[in-house]
Amino acid sequence: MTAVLVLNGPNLNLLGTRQPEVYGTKTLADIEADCAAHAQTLGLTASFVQSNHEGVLIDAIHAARGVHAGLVLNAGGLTHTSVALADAVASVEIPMVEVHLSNIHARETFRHKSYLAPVAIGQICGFGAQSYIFALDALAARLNAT
Ligand code: CA2
Repeated sequence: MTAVLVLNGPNLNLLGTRQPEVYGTKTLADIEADCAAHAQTLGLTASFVQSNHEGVLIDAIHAARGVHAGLVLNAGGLTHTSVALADAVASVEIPMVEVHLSNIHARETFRHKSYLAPVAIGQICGFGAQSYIFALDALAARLNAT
């Protein structure tokens, strides 16, 4: 089976505990379980990493080389700040779908800028936990086409 890596960045370990009006009521464990089940229906096997540390995320992206055929990345707040994370994605040449629970374009101006968008095959945001499911669909379509 084709392996994909679902990466979550800072504070996403708190999902389901606070700000449900913005980020929904599912926990990260719920989202990961939904992703694992959906990935299987697409003929993919999903692995998961969450970290509050930029360097850990970068190391996970580097380690994906030769192991994972695609990445789903919700970098949390690092989306709007991290050139280093964008460089890591670009360096491994693995197709990446950028994901957000909330519609970052409908929120504060500082969230409109994504350093990851230029190195992503596309961006999915605003659909809550379902954003991850749509991202897996998009990744599967891209991987099946190549
Ligand atoms: O909408 C998204 O998925 C975000 O990536 C979430 C980030 C935010 O900085 C981005 O602009 C958009 C924040 C994640 C914080 O997650 C929390 C979860 C529960 C309680 C508090 C924060």
